[in-house]
Amino acid sequence: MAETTTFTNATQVLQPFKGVKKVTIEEYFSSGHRTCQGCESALVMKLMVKAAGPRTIVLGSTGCMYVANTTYYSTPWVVPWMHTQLGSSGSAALGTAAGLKALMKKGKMKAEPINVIAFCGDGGGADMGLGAISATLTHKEYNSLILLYDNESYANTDIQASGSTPYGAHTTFSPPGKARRIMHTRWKKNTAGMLAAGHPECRYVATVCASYAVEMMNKVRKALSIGGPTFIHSLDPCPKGWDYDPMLSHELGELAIECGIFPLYEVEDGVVKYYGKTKAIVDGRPRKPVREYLLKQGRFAHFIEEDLAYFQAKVDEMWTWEIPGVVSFRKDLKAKA
Ligand SMILES: Cc1ncc(C[n+]2csc(CCOP(=O)(O)OP(=O)(O)O)c2C)c(N)n1
Ligand code: SF4
Ligand SMILES: [Mg+2]
Repeated sequence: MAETTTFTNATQVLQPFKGVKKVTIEEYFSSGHRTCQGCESALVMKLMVKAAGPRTIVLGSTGCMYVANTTYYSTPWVVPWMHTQLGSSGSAALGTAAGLKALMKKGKMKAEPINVIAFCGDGGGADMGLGAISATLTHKEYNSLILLYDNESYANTDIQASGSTPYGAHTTFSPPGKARRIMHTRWKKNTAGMLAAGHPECRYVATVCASYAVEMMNKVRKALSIGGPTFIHSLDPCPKGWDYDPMLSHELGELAIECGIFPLYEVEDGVVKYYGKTKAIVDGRPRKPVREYLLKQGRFAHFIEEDLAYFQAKVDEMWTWEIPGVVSFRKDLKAKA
């Protein structure tokens, strides 16, 4: 009973890892998968569940992290895992959290903290399942974490453009041609900023990148401990979809942050905290030019100077927002004058 009291509004007490040497060695996502060489999303799964620990249920919507991890009679998941429909990570998280709570309340299950994590890709989460995720983030009485692994395409079905695909990228939906060089003309959706701004009772929204593994695991731990529904958006370099040598995955993750394209932050109870190199940028450190990131990837190989300049200008604009890199609002200074 003491346990129930301690964990009234949190799934587990998970202290942050104080440095890489303090990270636990047990793996709950191990061998048995067949993701591509250099797949950062597979690393995200491994770090996510390592941070969560053994008392965890993982729910996964359709996509690479479902298909490549569930070959018949072979799975890397050491913890209970269940597939859910492509747009259903939000519903699966909420339903499972509510089910566990009801069973514990009725005494049909031992009352103990159990982590509920639902993951989704950018197609499943930022596009198709956005409504269900939004609904889940309003149910503050149920504890769960929704983790969006963003490889910036519908990768599993052969790299179709999603709302999270960067401007100009070559996908199977947007192949550059002679008549038209830039086929994907939409700017990437700001999913984490949108969910943080629109769900005032969701206590925790964060962005992560597996290139910064300890920081990432500690954000997962915080999300699972704080209570209520939480959301984490992870940017995951994908060698197949982004068209680069698999050995560059880690470096590309770092460059996305250093160029200011994907800021690392958390919004806890409405307060924004920047992390690592993003914090340095906010404090005045110059951002690396976006070309250093873009030109390492085949999906941008057709870019000419004009395209690089457009991309750079759009990223520069993110850093003029009222809350830089997080929410795309600016004050109307003319109205003031
Ligand atoms: C309702 C529905 N529509 C289409 C599909 C086909 N489908 C399976 S995986 C997938 C891609 C999902 O993309 P994303 O969520 O970004 O995950 P990724 O494959 O990139 O890991 C699609 C379109 C499906 N399973 N269900
Ligand atoms: S296509 Fe991309 S996300 Fe999918 S398994 Fe390969 S590297 Fe990972
Ligand atoms: Mg995807």
